[in-house]
Amino acid sequence: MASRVISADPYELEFDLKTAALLIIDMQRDFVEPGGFGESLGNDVSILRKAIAPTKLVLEACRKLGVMVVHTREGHRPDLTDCPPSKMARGRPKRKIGDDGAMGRLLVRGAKGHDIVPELYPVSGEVVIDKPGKGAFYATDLELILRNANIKTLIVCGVTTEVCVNTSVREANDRGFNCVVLEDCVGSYFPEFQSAGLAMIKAQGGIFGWVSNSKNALQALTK
Ligand code: TIU
Repeated sequence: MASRVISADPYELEFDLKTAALLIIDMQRDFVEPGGFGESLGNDVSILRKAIAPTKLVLEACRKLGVMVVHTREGHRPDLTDCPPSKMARGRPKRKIGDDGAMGRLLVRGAKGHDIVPELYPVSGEVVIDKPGKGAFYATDLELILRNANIKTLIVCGVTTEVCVNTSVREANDRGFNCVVLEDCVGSYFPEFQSAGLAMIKAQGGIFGWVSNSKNALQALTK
């Protein structure tokens, strides 16, 4: 029997602390701080920062309860051999992946901008997945790690709602994981995509997963 129930749309989701993981997608300086990759694509990054505080509360609760925590980072090897040329050219940016920015080379592993924001910085024992694509399962060992830990449910936070969060949730859903996305813990550069990105997950009876919020997650976790 599941030990926890989270109030969510389109209906409540039962889960167990032992088979749940918190998945925090790409909370990197490159997406949420000025001078990074997100800004190089023409975005105002400040809007994404709203997701940091509620995510921190959920992260702290999961740490206390021993719930598995997985962080992902989008980015590439310094030689860029894992970056498709199509991705590098996309958007015709003034500064592209691998170019120097205010926080080091854009979206390159090892650069300051590629790393996770200090508020949500991983602690020892937490999994960090470096991913070359938008989806967290593409060309990574995330699925292997989740299966080895007998994980069934993913509590999902991170950025951006309609890009890496949505892609990762779709990938997870196809692999049989139940995903609940916390709406105040995910962010988009575009308010209309925030709302559509969440609506399409929970539509049709939860076609890709569930949508809830940090308050409900904290209630379910710490009941
Ligand atoms: N541009 C944008 O909205 N997102 C990304 O490029 N990556 C992630 O969502 N992490």
